[in-house]
Parts: sequence; structure tokens; C-alpha cells
Amino acid sequence: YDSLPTCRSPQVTIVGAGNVGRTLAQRVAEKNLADVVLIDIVEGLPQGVALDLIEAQGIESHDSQIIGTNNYEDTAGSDIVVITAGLARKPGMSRDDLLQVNAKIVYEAAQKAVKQSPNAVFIVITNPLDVMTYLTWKATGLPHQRVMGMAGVLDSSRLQTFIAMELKVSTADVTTMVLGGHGDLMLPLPRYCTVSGVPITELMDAATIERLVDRTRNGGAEIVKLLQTGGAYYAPASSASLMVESIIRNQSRLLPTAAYLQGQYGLNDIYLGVPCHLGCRGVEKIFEVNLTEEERSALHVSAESVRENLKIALAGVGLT
Ligand code: TXD
Repeated sequence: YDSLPTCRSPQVTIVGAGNVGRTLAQRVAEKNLADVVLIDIVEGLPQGVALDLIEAQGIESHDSQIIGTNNYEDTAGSDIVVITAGLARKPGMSRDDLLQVNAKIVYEAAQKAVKQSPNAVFIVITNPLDVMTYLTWKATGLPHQRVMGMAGVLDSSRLQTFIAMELKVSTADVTTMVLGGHGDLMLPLPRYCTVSGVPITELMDAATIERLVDRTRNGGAEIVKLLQTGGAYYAPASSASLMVESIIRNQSRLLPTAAYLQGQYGLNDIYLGVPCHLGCRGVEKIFEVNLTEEERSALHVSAESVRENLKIALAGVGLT
């Protein structure tokens, strides 16, 4: 038997075993999508989380292996690397300080991970999302199609939920599309939101739509306020696992994804949320949907704010 070639399951490395990282590990394992390697800078943390998760394997009836480590060599040969590593803001730290600290964390993590998994697709989750995705692309030196960011799936899922709650219909019948940067300036597109094919603009008045769109824009803050410590992680982890699934199973789902733009939507050299086909090669295709003048200019305003943060982050890792 030793002479037979070995075979292995798909493998997903998750950098950062905090709330989002560990919940994503659980989703990926329980959906039987892949084996999971959780890596964190804190010794014992990823090992403990991985052990706790694998001890439910029999009950949850999945076949995924889950290991925790502090050593990048254990992540070798991964098909997908998801980056959730980062620090929360500490007292006395400005927003820009935090941006530079997290830029360094993400940049170094991406460099170390790509050395072990040069053929991986990278999905970035750490905030500020669009900026960290650009840094990961720079750090890895990978083709831009293999590096993307998760935010639009989450923002769209929040809007989907709010529409379903408002109309008292099943979320399964609601489809939504939120583009742009992840933050106050994201661009929900009510014209492209439907309930079983019926545009929501025919089902709700403009004021109601605006209220739901606003709630979506502030969806992260609403949860932070309620939790008091830390932010959302269940829906973010579900969102990332949908992207992982589309890539691992080569499903070509059309999902709003932070992708590298080269002229699409009139924007260049920036990562921003746009509708993409996600398949085994990463971002297989970027779709350019028709935008009104107003929507297009809102997208450009969102892009400008990403660019400002990007300058600070690039300086933080010595790239100007
Ligand atoms: O839509 C989205 N993109 C987001 C983004 C939705 C939800 C959360 N979003 C962001 O994800 C959030 O603003 C954070 O920047 C990240 C991770 O959020 P999470 O809630 O998981 O944060 P935690 O629980 O603080 O976990 C971060 C972990 C923690 O275990 C640290 O020890 C680890 O990151 N960490 C590191 N791991 C590896 N290597 C290094 N250098 C490192 N530094 C910290």
C-alpha cells in the first residue's frame, strides 16, 4: 500500500481562531466541505478550539478533520486560505493606529500562508475589508483572481433578512444585491432585489425600502451595540462558508465579492464589492450590472473612502 499515491480531502486554512474563524471552521467541517486547519498567534487557542470542534464530529456526523496550530508549516497545501486575524481597537488607539496594526498582521499572515499554499484561493474577512483584501493581494503576489474579500454576501444576507421580516415572507424567496465597500458607504441595490422574481420596489414604498437599506448599512454596528463586546460572527461565518463552498465545489455562484477592478464600473486598481462568479479558480468573472448615474456616483464615493484607508494601510507595511 505504501507505493500507492496518497489522496487527501480539500483543505481550508483559517487564520485567526477568534469568533469568526472558529465559527467558520464549524460551518466548513459540519457541511463536509473540507478539512480545516485553524491557526492563531495565541498558543493553545487554535488547538483547544479545534479539539472542542472535533469532539462533536460523531454527533454531527461529518468526516472533516480539524486541527489547530501556531505553525504555518501545518497549513501546507491548502486549497483555500481565509484570513480573519486582527486586533480589536484598544483604549487610546486611534482608528488609523488600528488600521496600521491590522494591516501588518494581515500582510504578514498572507505572506506566511502563501509560502505554504502557493496554489490557494485567499478569502479575506478582516476589516477594513476592501483595504485588507488589497494588502493580501500585494502580500501574496498571486493573480488577482485568486484573492477576494467577503462582505457583500453578509450585507446582502442582512438585507434579505430584513425584507423577509418586513413582508413576512420566507427568506428563501428573497434575493438581494449589495455592492461597494464594506461600511457606511456600501451600496444596496433595491432595484435588483426581488421576492420570487417580483422587484421589491413593487411590494414596498420608498420610505420602507430606505429604512431597510439604512438598517443594512448599520447592520454591523447594530450588533456591536447589542453585544457590547466584539462584533457579529454567526452570519459573517455563514457568508464566508458560502464562498468557500462555491469555490471548493466549483459551483459558479454569483455572489457579491470584493474583487480587483481593472476598469469595471469605471474604477481601477482597487478591491471593491461587485457581483462575481466564484469557482475553483477564484473570481471566475466580474459582472457589470447597469447602474443609474446616482448609484454609480455612490459607488465611486465608496471607492474614494477605500482608497484613503488604503494609503494609510500601505504606509503601515512600508509600501507607499
Ligand atoms: O463582513 C466582514 N468582512 C466582517 C469582518 C464581518 C465580521 C467581522 N469582521 C472582521 O473580522 C472584524 O472586524 C475583525 O477584523 C475580523 C475578525 O473578527 P472576530 O470577531 O473573529 O475577531 P476576534 O474574535 O478578535 O478574533 C481575531 C483573532 C484572535 O483569535 C487573535 O488572537 C487572532 O485573530 N490574531 C492572529 N492570528 C494569527 N496571526 C496573527 N498575527 C494574529 N493577530 C491576532
